[in-house]
Amino acid sequence: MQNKKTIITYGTYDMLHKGHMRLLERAKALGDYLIVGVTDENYDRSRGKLNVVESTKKRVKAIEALDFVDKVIVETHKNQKAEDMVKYDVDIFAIGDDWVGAFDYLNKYTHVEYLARTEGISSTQLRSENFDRIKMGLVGLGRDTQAFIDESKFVSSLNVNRIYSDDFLKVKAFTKDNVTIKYGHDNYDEFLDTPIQAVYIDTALEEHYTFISKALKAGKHVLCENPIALNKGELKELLSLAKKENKLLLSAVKTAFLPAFNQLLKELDSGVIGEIKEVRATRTSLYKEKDYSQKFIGQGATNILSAYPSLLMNKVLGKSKKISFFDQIEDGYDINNLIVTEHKGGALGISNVAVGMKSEGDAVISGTKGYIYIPAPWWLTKKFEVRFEDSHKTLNFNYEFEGCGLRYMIAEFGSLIQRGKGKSKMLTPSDIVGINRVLLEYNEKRSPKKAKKTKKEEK
Ligand code: C2G
Repeated sequence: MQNKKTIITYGTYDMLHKGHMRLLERAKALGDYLIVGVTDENYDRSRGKLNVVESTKKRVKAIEALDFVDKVIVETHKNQKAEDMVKYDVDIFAIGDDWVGAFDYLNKYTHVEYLARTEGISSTQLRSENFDRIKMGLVGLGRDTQAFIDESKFVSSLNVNRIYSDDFLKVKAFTKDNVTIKYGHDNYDEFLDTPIQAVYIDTALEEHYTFISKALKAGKHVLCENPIALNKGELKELLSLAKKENKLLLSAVKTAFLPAFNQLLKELDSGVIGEIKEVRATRTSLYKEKDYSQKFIGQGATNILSAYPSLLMNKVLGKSKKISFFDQIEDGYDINNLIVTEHKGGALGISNVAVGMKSEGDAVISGTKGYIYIPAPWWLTKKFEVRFEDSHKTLNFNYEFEGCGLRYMIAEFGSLIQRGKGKSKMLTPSDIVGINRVLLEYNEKRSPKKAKKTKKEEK
């Protein structure tokens, strides 16, 4: 009896089209049993595919529905192809000839066959035909503005071409001969009156609330540096306003959108380190190197940085119940704060944030079977290790990380707007409340009068 020939092929298959279908049909014709590996969204984003519009689930379903496909698997990491060749005893690996040479290394496991790609059709083309680019404006002109502009060029769902800042001369100088940011405004109402659909706000922290509120009321989607508000009443108000106006309001905590960070959460969900008992994370910054306004620096370490460790605590341990602060004050503001949070089942979160001093910015998630170590800077997650008492069992996870990490967040923001989604699974409105709980409670503790007044105003 002749052995059955197993063929394998991989792809994203976003907006499944005839180019994909022809490739799959020809792959199947090479043998008897066709396995299709559909790339997981985190893996796609880590290999630079930022603009995929369909979820992994949707793409898997579309491939499963093809009657000539015998098995569908999900591709989650770079080395998986070689592992799959062995695991499924693959005879032929087939892939489009846009990849010629790239997979020759797999010839030692199987036979690699490059098939001619279908000309004149692609997911990129379909996306641009089906979705309009979102027009976006920037609010605030600071040191990170250029980084945002540069990173947004990798995101095909939006176009940034307008800026607002109250500093007329700075705006003029910035837009002069600027091929990307062609339009400058020093009047916010006029800026909001233009055809932009979305804004990115990066100004002094105490200005966020007003800028966000006006933008939402003017019908714009908002991406704003965290904290989006400095007291509980205002945060609640902004989130309700976004809901009422049917607009997206997202905190620009870039860690939440990184492929490696999301993969880490998936690994934890699988129970690999058992029951999680403690999370420790440190985030420090030598803010003096940055060209922020005095006003911004004035807000202290907890306001500027605590959302990062809080993101990790909240994603891993859930909502914090009891919060204790051990702070170090200089010139009226906290330059260093050790924050201990208590979570469900008594699990502990230990966050350390500081400005003007530098410390090891790593994170450790400890469980009953082992722990996960994320090396510094953990908030720009590139790799992590799952470690056990037996050090031979250590598992390493490495992800590509492009640019300064902003592009993953910008891509999610654009994609959500294009698809008409009111919230991101990576950072939900309740996550936004969770990551701000620590700093809002700290502000309340430091200026009880103001917090009380806000509560009254709320009623
Ligand atoms: N394809 C094709 N003709 C097109 C477009 C795509 O033959 N007009 C083929 C590609 O060559 C690939 C498959 O369809 O073999 C899936 O394409 P994509 O969804 O673009 O996936 P890709 O990024 O090529 O992923 O691990 C993933 C693989 O490396 C390939």
